[in-house]
Amino acid sequence: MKKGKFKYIVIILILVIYAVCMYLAFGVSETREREASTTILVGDAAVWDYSSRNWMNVTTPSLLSKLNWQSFHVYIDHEYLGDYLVWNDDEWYIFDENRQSVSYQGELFAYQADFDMNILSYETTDITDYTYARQVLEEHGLSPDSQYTLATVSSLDFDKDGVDENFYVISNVFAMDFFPDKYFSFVFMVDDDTIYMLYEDVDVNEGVNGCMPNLYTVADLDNDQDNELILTCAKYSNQTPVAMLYEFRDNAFEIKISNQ
Ligand SMILES: [Ca+2]
Ligand SMILES: [Ca+2]
Repeated sequence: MKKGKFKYIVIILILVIYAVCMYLAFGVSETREREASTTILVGDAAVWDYSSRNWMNVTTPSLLSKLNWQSFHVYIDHEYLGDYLVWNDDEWYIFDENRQSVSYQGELFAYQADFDMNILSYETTDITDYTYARQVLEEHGLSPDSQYTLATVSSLDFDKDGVDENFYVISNVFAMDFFPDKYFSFVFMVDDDTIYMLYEDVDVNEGVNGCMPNLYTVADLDNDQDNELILTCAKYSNQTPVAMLYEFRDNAFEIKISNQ
């Protein structure tokens, strides 16, 4: 083989190896990112679309009606109900493959995606140990002996380390048989004796102002292997509840998207 020809073959080989390495380093991860797209229904509060690493509210009637008769994986109260066709008329109705209406009771969460979403199952019970609730109230200048209209805790392994974190939801909004000067609503996670706040709202109580928070769904919604969390907050009037999607980054919760 001539020396010149050999040199060309070596150069071509190096280019091919370089191209393969670049594809493995960037092409594959880009493909993976592009694949993570999903549309989720948060009850009747929000429709969120995720693609190209961006969350978007779907609100226009023309975009919403495009979802009609599409198949979604449907969960009620964090439990898988089945795959159903959905149809929207201010609220979501679900149908089987024969377009027969299927009734449901509870909180609807539904998604379609190009990946399998892991929705965490968990139970919510009334708080029996008020240590952290009292601590949060005191830190916000409220009486630690305040009465509540809601005081629940949900245990689930949010950070996937094999140990459950506790998510507390406490509130005194919409009190009927007592009238606090200030209303409060807090949602916080306790992990290893540390409190991480998600939602805090304190203001002068006018009877039915404020909103009642609710831990709605915990799942890896964007397929990046970390869990996200959806909170809703219901107003007293029949306005659309606030819906917020949180991720946990650098030891703090931050809102990625909200419907308001
Ligand atoms: Ca954990
Ligand atoms: Ca995630």
